[in-house]
Amino acid sequence: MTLQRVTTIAKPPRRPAESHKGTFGRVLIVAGSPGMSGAAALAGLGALRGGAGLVYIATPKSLLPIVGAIEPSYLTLPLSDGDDGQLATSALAEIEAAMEGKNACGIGPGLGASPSVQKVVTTLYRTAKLPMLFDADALNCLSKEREILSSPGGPRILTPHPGEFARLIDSDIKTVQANREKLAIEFAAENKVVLVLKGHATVVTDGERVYTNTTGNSGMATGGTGDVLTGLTTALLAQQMPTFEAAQLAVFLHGRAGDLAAEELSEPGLIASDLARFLGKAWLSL
Ligand code: NPW
Ligand code: AMP
Ligand code: MG
Repeated sequence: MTLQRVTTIAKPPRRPAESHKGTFGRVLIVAGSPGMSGAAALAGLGALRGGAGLVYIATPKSLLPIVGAIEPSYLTLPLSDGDDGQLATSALAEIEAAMEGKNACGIGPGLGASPSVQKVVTTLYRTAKLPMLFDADALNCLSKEREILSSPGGPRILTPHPGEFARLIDSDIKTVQANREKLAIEFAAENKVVLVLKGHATVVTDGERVYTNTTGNSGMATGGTGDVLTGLTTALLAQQMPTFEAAQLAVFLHGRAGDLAAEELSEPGLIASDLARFLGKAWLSL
């Protein structure tokens, strides 16, 4: 099969005048654990600024007051948690119920890696029909059960940074960085997913097409920026964009927001929530 190099950015979702919040998709974010409530909040901000009509954040119930207080536009769903504050196994049924009526789900930022989180994530990977994005700790769960990566399922996007990708393919960061495009394409083709290998010049591929991103800067090398990308990409999925196009546009916009933020704030002065704030200007620049 010949590889197609994509250089044009996917068309953003239409915003018809005759519309309401239901038109632009309901996003479900499953994220957060004690010490990482910010990851859930940042993913939610990315989803809201990605144009989603409604953003639901499902997080362990002890974190709900913290997460909910960060942005009043969130809808919040409490999930059962265990003694460690991470998701309990019973959260699986709650998430499955929450998926009803949603258009896409992003899971993983700050979720932790307890055995119950592992059970929840791997079951959803195998059984969910909704378009899904797996990031951060959800990827670490998948790394422990690599045999399920190629199982049939709904549309999926995986967004590892080089450390997470090395775990996913049982390799090391040096090897990943020396063979970014090749390894990303092979993984996507083998597992029939869209793979977003993050970092400078993020690679987006479905195994047949590949896009290398041109936006972004080292100011984005700061905690939480990947969590914003999770929300943004899930919002585009919820607005009916196909997986490859949603991932490509999200990566481009996320980097553009980083570039616009750095112009005003400097690279060292950039923090993850600035990316969400500058997404408005990034949309305007398309
Ligand atoms: P090193 O050693 O630094 O050089 P982890 P995490 C490597 C949550 N967060 N190029 C890195 O390399 C996340 O959502 C919560 C090369 C190291 O080896 C997760 O759930 C926040 N190497 C959880 O924290 C804000 C790279 O990967 C390894 C690389 C852990 O996520 C922060 C680190 O990866 C965070 O988002 C690159 N471009 N990027 C919050 N406010 O709640 C990474 N590496 O161990 O998976 O740690 O990414 O911090
Ligand atoms: P994460 O490590 O999951 O928080 O994701 C970090 C995000 O910031 C990803 O979208 C990366 O592509 C982006 N990023 C990190 N470092 C750089 C860099 N030096 N240049 C461009 N983008 C970067
Ligand atoms: Mg991350």
